[in-house]
Amino acid sequence: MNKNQILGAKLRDAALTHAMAAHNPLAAKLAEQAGFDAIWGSGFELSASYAVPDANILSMSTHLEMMRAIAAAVAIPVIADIDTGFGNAVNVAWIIPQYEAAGVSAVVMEDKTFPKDTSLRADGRQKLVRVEEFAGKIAAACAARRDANFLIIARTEALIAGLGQGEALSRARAYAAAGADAILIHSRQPTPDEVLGFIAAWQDDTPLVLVPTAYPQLTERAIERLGKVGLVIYGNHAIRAAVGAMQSVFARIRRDGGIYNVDAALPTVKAIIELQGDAAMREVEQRFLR
Ligand code: SPV
Ligand code: MG
Repeated sequence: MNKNQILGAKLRDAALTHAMAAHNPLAAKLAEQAGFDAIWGSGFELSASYAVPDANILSMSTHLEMMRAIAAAVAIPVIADIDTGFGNAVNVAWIIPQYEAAGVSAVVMEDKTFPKDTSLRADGRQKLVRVEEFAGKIAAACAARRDANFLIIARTEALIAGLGQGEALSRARAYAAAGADAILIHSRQPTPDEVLGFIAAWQDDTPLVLVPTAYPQLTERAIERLGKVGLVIYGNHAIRAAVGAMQSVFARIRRDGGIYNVDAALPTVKAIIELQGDAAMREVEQRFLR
């Protein structure tokens, strides 16, 4: 099975699939080593790593090239966050083969207007396109893929936009009918109640995807018991871990007036060299450097 087939099979089987966010190949490698099933090619994380808002400030090609680099660095599938699809159905039809060629196995596209605003910010600009327009974008994505196993995941932001369960459900049904392989239902409520209400009302066979950043108390075991959720995405924990670690080490070095205290607590230089793929390079060196 290729990576696309593996991800599709995992999405549909009984066990919950776990994706960890990454903003570069090193973060993706660490997530793979930790045992995650897939990488979430997060727009939020990539934007943060460039110190710009997650609001379509970065270009599609910046995101695409990072997805290519990540997919080349790991053996597990990559799920690319293509925001709103960088335009209308015509843009979507154009970019899907490019993401496929970059080696990713799935895209998640959300039903907000372009340019988007990030979902988890209080008082963000959360405006949705018409349901027909977004169903057309999903259908365009499905028609544009070369490999039928490449997954198109539709994400509705109806709850994020405060439009209620009825709107979220009718949008999700329309996107599933348009061919979406899964539905990501997003919420930024501090409890899982809103999402649980949606899941209880969801009678379609299309699997659901959750990003429980705002309601972290919902455990994997509890999600598994719900039965209808195929994939959980941890949306921003790589960049938050990196920011926290850097802040604390940088502050300590300034406080101490040197690196003598932090050195022993940090991963060794040797460990970083290993993560860089040094072993593979030495093998090539041995065989071919004459
Ligand atoms: C991302 O990680 O870019 C996402 C998830 O889209 S969230 O930030 O929660 O909207
Ligand atoms: Mg995003």
